[in-house]
Amino acid sequence: MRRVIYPGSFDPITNGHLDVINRAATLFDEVVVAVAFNDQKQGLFSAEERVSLLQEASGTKPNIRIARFDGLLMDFARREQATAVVRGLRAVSDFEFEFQMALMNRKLEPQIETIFLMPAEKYTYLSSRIVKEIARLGGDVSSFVPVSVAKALREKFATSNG
Ligand code: COD
Repeated sequence: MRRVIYPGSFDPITNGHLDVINRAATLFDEVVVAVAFNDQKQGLFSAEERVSLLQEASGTKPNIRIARFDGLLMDFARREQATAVVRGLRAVSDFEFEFQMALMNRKLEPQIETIFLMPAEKYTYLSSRIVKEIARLGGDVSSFVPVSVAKALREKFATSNG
């Protein structure tokens, strides 16, 4: 069984993340989408909300599983007996952070490779951060995120705007 971990904040999931998940699912027997849960980093959505939005967006494909993890990614990947970690590369600007993380993770666990997948070009400008900003300012994000996420963003900002 070749299992790959796709770790991230997913705060919230976008169509770019989904593109990477679907590409990974054609290459591996199982994709574990792993939501990093870190008390120190305050996200817009709680870990539980991010997991449930991911579950709704990824549907019921048998080889995609949503999980959450705390602590070191490589400890989680080892516990899951993963073959590899997958990350998405959108532009050169992603490279430096991803390169550093991949090499540090290799030091921590030499058996688990990091591989990179490029999304379709139409998603290369998408990020969770920019989607949240557009939604916060009342813009339409429906072509950037799954329907359930667009709804959750509307509700979140309706609440926070009083
Ligand atoms: N198209 C394609 N890929 C995309 C897109 C898009 N539009 N948007 C984002 N991505 C990719 C990102 O490049 C990334 O590869 C992945 O999707 C997830 O992105 P994010 O932004 O949701 O998640 P990150 O980058 O914040 O996740 C960082 C981790 C939580 C994975 C990292 O901090 C971590 O491993 N933390 C655990 C602690 C640990 O082990 N630290 C040591 C690391 S060396």
